[in-house]
Amino acid sequence: MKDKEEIFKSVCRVCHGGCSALLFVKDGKLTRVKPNPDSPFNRGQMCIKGLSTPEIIYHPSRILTPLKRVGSRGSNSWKEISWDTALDEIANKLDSIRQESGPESIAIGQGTGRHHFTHVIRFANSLGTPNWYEPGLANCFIPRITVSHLTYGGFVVADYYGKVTPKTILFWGHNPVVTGPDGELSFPVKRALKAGSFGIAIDPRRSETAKRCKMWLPTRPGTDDALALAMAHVIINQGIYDKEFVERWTKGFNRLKEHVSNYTPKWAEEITWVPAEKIVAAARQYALEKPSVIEWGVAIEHTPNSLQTVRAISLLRGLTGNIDVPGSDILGMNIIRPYPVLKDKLPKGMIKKRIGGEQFKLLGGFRAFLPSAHIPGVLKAMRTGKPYPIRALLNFGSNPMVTIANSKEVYNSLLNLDLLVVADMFMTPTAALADYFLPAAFWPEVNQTIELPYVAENAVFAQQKVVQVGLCRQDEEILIDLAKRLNLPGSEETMEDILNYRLEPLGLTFEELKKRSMVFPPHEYRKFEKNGFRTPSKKVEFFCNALERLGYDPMPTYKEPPESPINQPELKNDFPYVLTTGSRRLEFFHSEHRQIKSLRKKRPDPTAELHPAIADSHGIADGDWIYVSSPRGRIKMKAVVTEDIQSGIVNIDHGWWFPEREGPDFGVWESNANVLTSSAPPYDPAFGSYQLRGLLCNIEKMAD
Ligand SMILES: Nc1nc2c(c(=O)[nH]1)N[C@H]1C(S)=C(S)[C@@H](COP(=O)(O)OP(=O)(O)OC[C@H]3O[C@@H](n4cnc5c(=O)[nH]c(N)nc54)[C@H](O)[C@@H]3O)O[C@H]1N2
Ligand SMILES: Nc1nc2c(c(=O)[nH]1)N[C@H]1C(S)=C(S)[C@@H](COP(=O)(O)OP(=O)(O)OC[C@H]3O[C@@H](n4cnc5c(=O)[nH]c(N)nc54)[C@H](O)[C@@H]3O)O[C@H]1N2
Ligand code: SF4
Ligand SMILES: [Mo]
Repeated sequence: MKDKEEIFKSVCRVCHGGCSALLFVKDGKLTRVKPNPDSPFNRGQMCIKGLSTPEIIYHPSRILTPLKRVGSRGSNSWKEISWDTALDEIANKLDSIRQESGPESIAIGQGTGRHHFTHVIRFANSLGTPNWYEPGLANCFIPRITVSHLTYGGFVVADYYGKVTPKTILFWGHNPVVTGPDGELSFPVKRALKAGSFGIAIDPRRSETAKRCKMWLPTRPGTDDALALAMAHVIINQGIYDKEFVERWTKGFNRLKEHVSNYTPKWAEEITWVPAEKIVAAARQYALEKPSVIEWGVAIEHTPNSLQTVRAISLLRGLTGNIDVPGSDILGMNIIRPYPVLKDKLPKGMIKKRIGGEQFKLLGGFRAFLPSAHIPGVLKAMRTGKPYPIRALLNFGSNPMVTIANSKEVYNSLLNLDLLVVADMFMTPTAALADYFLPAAFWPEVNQTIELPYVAENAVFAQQKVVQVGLCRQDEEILIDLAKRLNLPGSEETMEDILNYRLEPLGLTFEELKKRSMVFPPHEYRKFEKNGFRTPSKKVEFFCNALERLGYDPMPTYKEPPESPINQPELKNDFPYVLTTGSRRLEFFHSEHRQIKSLRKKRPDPTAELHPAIADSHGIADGDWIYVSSPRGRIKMKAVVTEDIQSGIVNIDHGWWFPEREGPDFGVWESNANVLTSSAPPYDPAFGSYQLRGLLCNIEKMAD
C-alpha cells in the first residue's frame, strides 16, 4: 500500500534567506514545496528558486554517490566508491599531510552562509588548522558585522516586525527585493515599501529595489565612502542630528564634526557623480523622517576601503539616533547559544600562523569577529609554498573557480594541491579538479537550526530532514565522520547533542523545536538604556580607540579605488568605462542553478547592462553579444541596453559557467566575471577585501 502524503515544516536554504516552508512528502519523495503562512518573515510567500526545490533535489545531473578521480587531475573521469572507502582514504591522506607538514598545511574552504558554516570552523579548530575561509567574509558581511560591533557593540538589523514601520529606508548598495540576504528576507522590505516607507536607493543601477523607491542616487561604484561622509557633513552642518541622543549616547562628536567639515556635498558630487542637491535631500530625508533604517548591502564591501566605507555609513545611525528604537535599526537578541566551535582546541601557536592574520587584523587576528584566513594568501601558499605550503583543500559547498577573483590564478593554485576534496551537489568547474567528490545533502535532507536574521538571531527555526536522496549526506555528518577517523576532539558529540546544547536557553530540544517550527520572542527595545552600548565607552563610537590601537584610522576616511578613472587616467583610452560585477539575479544563487531548466529558461544568458549613450557609440543594440574586457581578460556577455543605469558604467552578472557543456571546464572561461577581476593588492588594511566593483573596462560588439 502507498503511504499518504505528509506535510513537514522546515526552512528554505536555496539562498541564505530562511523562508519558512511546507514540505510535502509521499512514498519517501519530496513532491511539493509551499510557503508556510505562519512565518512572520515570509508570511506565505517564497521565490521561484525555493519553489523549484523538487526540480533541484531530483535533478538528473545531481551526483548521488562518492566519486574518486581516475586518470590525471582535471581529466573529469571518475569511479564510484563507498562512503567508508572515501572517508578512510581521505582521512589517511589528511593524517600523512598533517604529520609531514603540520595541520596548517590543510586548508578548509566553504561557501557562503551554508547550514554547515559554523561546523566547518569547529572542524578546523579541532584539526588544529587556522586556515579556513569562506569567499564572503573579507568581501561579504564581516566588515558590516565587525563595524557594527565596534561602533554600537552589537549587530543591527532593520525592524520590520514591531508595531512601527520604518518611515525611511536607505538602501545602500543593496537590492534586497531580489537578494533578501542573511536571513533578512525580501518580503518584509516589499511590505514596508508598499505600506508607504520612503525608499532611497544609492546604486549605480535603478535596481528592482530602486524602482520601488521615491529617490535614486545613481552613484559611481566604489565611492560610497565619499557619499556617506558628505551625508554626515549635511546632517551635522544643518543641525538636523538628534542632539539629545548624540549628547547622551555617543563618543567623539566634536572630532567627527571637525573631521567631516570639508566633505561637502559639492566635493562628493565630483567623486560620486551624484548631484549635490540629491545628497542633501537624501541626508535630510533620512535624518528628519524617522524612524529610519539603513539597508546596507555587499557593494560597500567589494572595495579595498571596506572598513572605512562601512564605518562612514554606520555613523549616520548614531547621528540620527536610529538605533534600537521601534522601526529603526535594532540590536540583535541572540536568543540561543553560539555554535560550539571548539575555539580552545586551536593551539595558540597556530593562531599566529593563520595566513593573513597578522596583516588583516579584523579578518584573521585576535580582535576578529570570526578569525579566518585571507584567500589570496592561501591560494599563493598553494602555488608558491610561501609562507609555508598549503597541500590540501577540503572544499565544502563553494565554487571558487567562478566565485573568487582571478579565476586563472584559482585554477593554477588548485592544480598544485596534493589533495583536493569537494563536497557539492553537482559537478562544477571546481569539483572537476578534485581527487574526491562527496555528494552533499540539499536543504530538505538536513537537520539544523536557522537563526533569523543572521548574527542578530532574534528568531530561531528548525530545518528538518524529511527525505534521503541517493547516498547524499549532510556536510556536518561528513565532517563528524572524518573527525572520528582522525581522532579529533569533539567527534564524540552528535549533531543532536550540538543542536540541543544551543537550544537549552529556550528550554527546548531540537525534537521539540521541530514540532513548534519556530520561536520568535517579542523584541526588547532600547537595551542600551539599561547598561549602555556594549562598546568600551558604553556609547556609540564615532571615534574608535580600538581601531586606533590596531593601527587603523579611528575616523572614517575616503579613498579612491585603486583601479579607477581618477587613479589610473592612463588607462582611459583602453578601458574608458567603470565596471561593476555581481549584482544578484533572482533566478540564481551565485554560480548555482544554471542547470535548472525552469530557472535558466527565465535567464538563459549572461548579461551586461549599459546605458544607451555608450551602447550607441559602439553600435551596440539591446540583445547583441559583446565582449567586456578589463586589464586582465575578456568575456562574452549579452547586452541589455537600458536607461536604468548611470551612463559610463557597465554592470555584469557574476557566477556564469555552462553545466550543459563538456567538463572539466564547462565553459568557465567564457562569461565568468572573475576572469576580469583581480585578487592582487592593495587590500583593505583591516579585512583584506579586494576590489570587485568600480573597476575599469571596455566593450566591443562581437562579429555575428
Ligand atoms: N537571488 C540571489 N540572492 C542572493 C545571492 C544570489 O547570488 N542570488 N547572493 C547572496 C549573497 S552571498 C549576498 S552577499 C547578497 C548580496 O545582496 P545585495 O547586498 O543586495 O548585493 P548585490 O545584488 O550584489 O548588489 C546590490 C546593488 O549594488 C549595486 N552596486 C554595484 N556596485 C556598487 C557600488 O559600488 N556602490 C553602490 N552603492 N552600489 C553598487 C548593484 O547595482 C546592485 O543593485 O545576496 C544574497 N542573496
Ligand atoms: N565578481 C564577483 N565575484 C563574487 C561576488 C561578486 O559580487 N562579484 N560575490 C561574492 C560573494 S558576496 C560571495 S558570498 C561569493 C559566493 O561564493 P560561493 O559560496 O562559492 O558561491 P556558490 O556559487 O553559491 O557556490 C556554492 C557551491 O556549493 C554547492 N552547494 C549548495 N548547497 C550546498 C550544501 O548544502 N552543501 C555543499 N557541500 N554544497 C552545496 C553549490 O552547488 C555550488 O557549487 O561569491 C563572491 N564572488
Ligand atoms: S528567498 Fe531564498 S529562502 Fe526564500 S524561497 Fe527564495 S531561495 Fe528560498
Ligand atoms: Mo555574499
